[in-house]
Amino acid sequence: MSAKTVSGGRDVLVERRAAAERFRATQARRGTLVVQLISAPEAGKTALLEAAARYWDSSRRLEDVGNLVGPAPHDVGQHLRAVLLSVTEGDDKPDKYPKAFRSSDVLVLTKLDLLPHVPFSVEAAAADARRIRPDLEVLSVNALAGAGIAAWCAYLARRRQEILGAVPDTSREVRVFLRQGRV
Ligand SMILES: Nc1nc2c(ncn2[C@@H]2O[C@H](COP(=O)(O)OP(=O)(O)OP(=O)(O)O)[C@@H](O)[C@H]2O)c(=O)[nH]1
Ligand SMILES: [Mg+2]
Repeated sequence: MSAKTVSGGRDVLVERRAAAERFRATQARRGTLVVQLISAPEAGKTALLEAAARYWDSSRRLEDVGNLVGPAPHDVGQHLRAVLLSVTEGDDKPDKYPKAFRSSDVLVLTKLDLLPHVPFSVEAAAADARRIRPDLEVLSVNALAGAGIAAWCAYLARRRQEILGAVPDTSREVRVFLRQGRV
């Protein structure tokens, strides 16, 4: 009798990567920009989604943007990755978790309304994050009041055009894929 070793772990990874590629390609064909939001728990991912949905609704521009809310920076078939950092978490996070910042396209600083109450330097956090990834875009929002949401939505619209090119005019809905999870 001979023994055969099968590496199951690698097969699962290969299959997961293929599934992510299929998802990315399918969504691109239908004009959907898939955005993955990563953050520590409670950083404001859901509030950001809700504020963007409110903004698009009130401005009557229905955009077709898919969002994946995931716990860690692995490939889930996204076109774009955003890392959220709440000002209540401290401005030392880029140095502590460089992988999250290196692998993200945009940093969204959240809960800006709380800035007067916490020791957090927007400049220091942005500078540290850009040392890790020089082309990182940095935005800041107060999702509860809607501050900075127009800029976030404009950023998404611009990147959608850059990444997907001209998309069919039929895509007029906000599509939200929610995959909840914790770091
Ligand atoms: N002051 C303030 N609070 C906010 C803001 N955005 C979110 N919050 C509050 O922060 C808490 C967490 O917000 P969520 O949007 O649920 O955060 P989340 O990242 O989706 O949380 P999990 O999915 O549980 O990881 C809630 O109590 C929100 O009301 C903001 O801009 N300012
Ligand atoms: Mg949430």
